[in-house]
This record gives sequence, C-alpha cells and structure tokens, in this order.
Amino acid sequence: MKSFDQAIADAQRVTDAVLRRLIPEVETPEARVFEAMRYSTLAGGKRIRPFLVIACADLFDVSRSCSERVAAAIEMVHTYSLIHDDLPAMDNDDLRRGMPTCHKQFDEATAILAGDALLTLAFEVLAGDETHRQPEVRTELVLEMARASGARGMVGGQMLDLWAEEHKLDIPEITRLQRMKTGALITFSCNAGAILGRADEHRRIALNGYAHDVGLAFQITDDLLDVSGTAAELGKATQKDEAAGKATFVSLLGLERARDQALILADQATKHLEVFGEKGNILRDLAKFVVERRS
Ligand code: GRG
Repeated sequence: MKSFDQAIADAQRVTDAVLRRLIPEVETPEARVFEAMRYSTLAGGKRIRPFLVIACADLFDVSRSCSERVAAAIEMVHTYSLIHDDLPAMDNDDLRRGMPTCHKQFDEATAILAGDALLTLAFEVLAGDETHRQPEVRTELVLEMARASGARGMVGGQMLDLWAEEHKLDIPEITRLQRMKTGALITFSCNAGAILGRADEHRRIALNGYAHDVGLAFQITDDLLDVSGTAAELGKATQKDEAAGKATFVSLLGLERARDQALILADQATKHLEVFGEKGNILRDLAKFVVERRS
C-alpha cells in the first residue's frame, strides 16, 4: 500500500504530465494564450482535486488513463477560477502559487482568455472518446461538471462572495456560499470517480457525504490559514478576508471553534468511507491532510 505522501506526489506528477500533453506549446500567432494556460496550470498547486478523482476512481478499479484525464480537466476548471479570481475586477491579487498571477505575468486580456480557454478545454477533454468508452458516462461527467462550475455552483458562490462584501453573512449563509464556491468542485471531483466507476447508489451517496464534509473542512482550514499563515507559506496574499470586511468561519466562530469544527468535519468525512473498507484508507489520509496542511 502506497503512503499518502507518495500518492499525492504521484497525483501531482501525473497531473502535470497530462496537462502538458493536453495544453501544447504552439508556434502559431495565438501562442500567447497557450503559454498563459501552461504558465498557470503548471505553476504547482497541491492537486487535491486530481488526487480525489484518481483515489475515488481507484475504488472502482477504473483505468488510470481515464481518471487522469478527468483529473486534469477538473484542475483546468480550478485554475481558470483562480486566474479570474485574481483579476483586478475581482480580488486583484499579484501572487498565486508563489508566482506572479496570470494577468501580472501576461496582461489582463490574456488572463481572461487563458481562463476561458481552460474552462472550455476541460469540457472538450471530458467529452473526448479517450475519457471513457461509454458515451453516457462522458455525458454524465459533462453534465455534472457544468452543474458544479456554473451559476448554481462555483460561479454562483463567487457571486455570493462579492455580495458578501456589502452584507454581513451568518454561519448558514457562509456555509452555503462555500459549498458553492469551493465545495461544488471538490464534490464533483469525488463524484467523477464514482461516475467513471459506474458506482451503485449506495457508494455514490457515501462518496458524496465524504466530499461534502471534506470540502467544508478544506474551506474552514483555508479561512484559518488566511489568518495564521504567511504569504511565503501559502504562495498568495493573506488576511484578505479581514481587510475586505468579510465574515468568515473564523471571524464568526473564533479561531478555536473554527479549528474544532474543521477537525470534526474531517473525522465525520472518514465515517462515510466504511463501505469501502481498507480501500478507503488513502481518502481517510486525505481528510487528515486537508485540515493539517500549512499551504
Ligand atoms: C472566478 C468563476 C470564478 C470563481 C472563483 C474558487 C474560486 C472561485 C476562487 C478561488 C479563491 C480562493 C482563494 C478560494 C478559497 C479556497 C480555494 C479554492 C483555494 C485555492 O485552492 P487550493 O488550496 O489551491 O486547492 P492550489 O493552488 O493548491 O490548487
């Protein structure tokens, strides 16, 4: 059995390799957009979403050549969201993954286009024959990714996040915002493994429950790191929420209760994995990693 450190390092290496293949270097006049797409997707990152896709698909013995493509597609959507989130019209950040943000390295128009192109390429990859031999599986992946990333998922969550600059949210409202903004794509990463594996209803519900709790634990930890982490550790600016006057889990619950809540959720997440027995161990380790991480 592989150690968790080895498994996440493998997910990082494989995701990089697949992204390099799917986003080629070109020499035509539109090369700059490809360059920006490669710059942002290959800038590092923990690759938690690709890890989840691959680990969940492994539960059902899905071929790695399929799960790795889906993992790369989800990482493209995640990177597009980071590029657009960093733009002057949104968070206006200069640093991401320890490097200049896409619009700083290139320019605003190129960053917008690189985000757009990553989002559309992700759907092209999911719909491609190589992703799964059964068209209904590919269609389900496309449908669920559209739901997770659109106005009822990540984009809707981002809209709520902008709205929160003018409105004081309470805990249920912040929970809804975060479920949409970051939880939806994390949940889809797990569900994608179940879709590829043609999992039965019982196992789909189990993975969905796991993803739901891990997603919220991830976000609470993100809020904690925003307060206690450094820009050097996180590779991005910190204390942005407080500066923007936004309510977060930490501002509403306090550091200690927020930390307790993240630990409770990580523990609760692992309880959903009972149906998978020992095969679920790597996902149990991921739940721990999510709340213990320093970046
Ligand atoms: C602009 C459509 C649009 C959406 C933006 C996800 C998102 C919505 C914005 C990201 C901003 C942010 C800092 C969100 C908090 C949680 C989060 C998604 C952090 C970044 O994810 P990690 O920690 O990053 O997995 P790496 O770099 O490791 O991939």
